[in-house]
Amino acid sequence: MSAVQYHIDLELAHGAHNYHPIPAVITRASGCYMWDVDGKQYFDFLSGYSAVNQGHCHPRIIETLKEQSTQLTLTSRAFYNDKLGEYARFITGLFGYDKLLPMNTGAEAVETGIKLARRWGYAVKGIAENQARIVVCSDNFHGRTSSIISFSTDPSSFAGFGPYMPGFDIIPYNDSEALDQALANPDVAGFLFEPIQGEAGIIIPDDGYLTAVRQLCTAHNVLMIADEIQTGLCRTGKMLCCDHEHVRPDIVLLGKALSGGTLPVSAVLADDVVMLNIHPGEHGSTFGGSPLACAVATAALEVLLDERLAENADLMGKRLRNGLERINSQFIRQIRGKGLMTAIEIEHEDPEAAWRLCELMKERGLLAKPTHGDKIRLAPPLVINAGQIDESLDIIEESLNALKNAFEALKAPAFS
Ligand code: IF1
Repeated sequence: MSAVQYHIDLELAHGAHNYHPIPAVITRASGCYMWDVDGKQYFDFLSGYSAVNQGHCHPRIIETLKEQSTQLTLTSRAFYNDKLGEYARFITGLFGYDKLLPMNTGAEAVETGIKLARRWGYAVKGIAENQARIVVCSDNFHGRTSSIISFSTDPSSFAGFGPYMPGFDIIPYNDSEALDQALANPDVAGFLFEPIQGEAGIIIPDDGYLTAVRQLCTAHNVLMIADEIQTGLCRTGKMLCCDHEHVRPDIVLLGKALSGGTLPVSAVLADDVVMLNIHPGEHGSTFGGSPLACAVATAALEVLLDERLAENADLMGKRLRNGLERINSQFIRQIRGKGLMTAIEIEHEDPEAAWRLCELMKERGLLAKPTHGDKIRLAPPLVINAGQIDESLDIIEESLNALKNAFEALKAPAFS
């Protein structure tokens, strides 16, 4: 039995079947590259769903992880530690907010944002108890907790997990009119949205939408809650995706690359008028704000800044999309993206065409995975350089040609 099959079989036998991975068994990674158990090298074009923006195992982040882990990993928040205050000062200064509430996973940051908005709704806006509403968008993805899937419109996220958390109104994404109408309800405390919808397939709103969201939230006295867990931290070519329109959300949610892909670290940023409505003992988590998380997150943010990864994401993303346009493949219906958050939509009557293309790219040394059937996210670490983009484009082009040959062979008469 091959080493690949050995590991896949073990995971199937003893692990929950809550994913359907591309059949690659990775044992090592560095920068833009991953290696499988047979020593084959791949470009990583998924980046841990944008958690390794700084590149896999970034030396500076790993060094910090190692050093802190031998000194102090966890105090819990029952006591103070010498890392949280400095980290909170650094990250609030960097993003321009009064306060940080540290959590672990992205979903926990989203849940915290919802609780902060509801609490602000009661304490500041004067919404009647238990009447606060949060407006969200169709095709959203904000995580997998029971509350979050309660406002999902994707059956694969919510079906069979009821009963659902009440208090959410769903409107179309990228629709300012619908948003204006929904926010007119005086019971609305917050609008939770992704500046670009990731899981939906890199759905980019019209220019001006983020500005309209900011204006409408201000006009209706509703908190603008930007989920930048996937779009943030330089992925779209700016530190935050909202920076593209120079809008400042009331609550910013961060995760994923906040630790450079080493451990779950998330953050909720807001001003005192929002943050200080939660009092001691009313919210928290065991690992939230741990010295290890604070040290690693500080290093992860410094790498983004010192290596100017937002600028590189902007340049390399444009190089990637220009290269994809030049390939001009019959199988690519649409190319869209901002920074290094790019997706291609695959056009073919075979519903498995996108998956097939990912298998062909895997054979040629590039790993990516379809989302929602016909879309393939192409999101390498932000440290990728021009030569690596060009090499990746060659792999993508060769794979598209191989897909063409494979489908033509299927159509050729048996005996030509
Ligand atoms: C999976 C993709 C999905 C997120 C946004 C919050 C969270 C996520 C905008 C929750 C997490 C991950 C979860 C993972 C696959 C991946 C993902 F869009 F990135 F591809 F699912 F949509 N907000 N996204 O994207 O953060 O709790 O996971 O730390 O669940 O399959 P988390």
